[in-house]
Amino acid sequence: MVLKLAIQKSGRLHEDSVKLLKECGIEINNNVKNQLKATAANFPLEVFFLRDDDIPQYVEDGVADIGFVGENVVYESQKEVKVAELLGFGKCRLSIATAKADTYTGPAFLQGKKIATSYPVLVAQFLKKNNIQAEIHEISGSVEIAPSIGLADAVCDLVSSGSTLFMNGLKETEVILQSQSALIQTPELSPEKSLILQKLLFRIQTVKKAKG
Ligand code: PRT
Ligand code: ZN
Repeated sequence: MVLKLAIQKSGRLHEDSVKLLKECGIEINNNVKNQLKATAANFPLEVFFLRDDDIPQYVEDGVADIGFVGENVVYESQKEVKVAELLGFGKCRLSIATAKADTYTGPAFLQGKKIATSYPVLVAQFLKKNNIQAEIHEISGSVEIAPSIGLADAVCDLVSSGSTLFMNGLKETEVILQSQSALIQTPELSPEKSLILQKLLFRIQTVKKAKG
């Protein structure tokens, strides 16, 4: 019996995901480029390498039992998965940003405006909560350029250092979600697999405590 874990194949979370497993004493043989699957040598774990956006679906379906993925991706996906543990890496925030020259006094600024984002679900939730009617323009990348080319009045995107916003003449005006990578689990896990997960969670918690 092995627990099936989905992690990002390449990108910002890949290295930290592999590093966390290593710190948990789990060695995976992933030195073959373009490999989609690896088995741990010393722990009952099989690792799938996927695009981060696909991880919640795979975990909901039980194709993978657990996954390491950003909370932003989990909540935007609206999949039926449980966040079992926060992992402490991939920290960022999902924020509204407007042109530097705009005076942002609060969510009311967005009334009747057009917001470009790759996170339409989370933006819609934020607008609804604040009773604001605004148009959401979904784009998959280069969101920050939208205001300067006249595509939108504001954007909602992930921010870490803030330099991307700055370079595009924007300023962060409202944080709508604080995010970091999380361990998610499928709704139905067999007792045998639950036991393996408990062991893994124990090791992750030990690593986290050691880091303080
Ligand atoms: O190929 P795949 O679909 O798997 O990867 P991806 O390109 O969709 O995602 P990737 O690797 O860029 O990001 C994976 C996860 O990292 C995200 O879902 C977040 O949970 C987390 N993360 C943490 C970030 C950032 N920080 C981040 N800064 N993801 C993206 N960014 C981008 C942001 O979109 C913006 O373009 O970095 C830019 C802003 O950075 P600053 O430092 O200039 O503010
Ligand atoms: Zn992605």
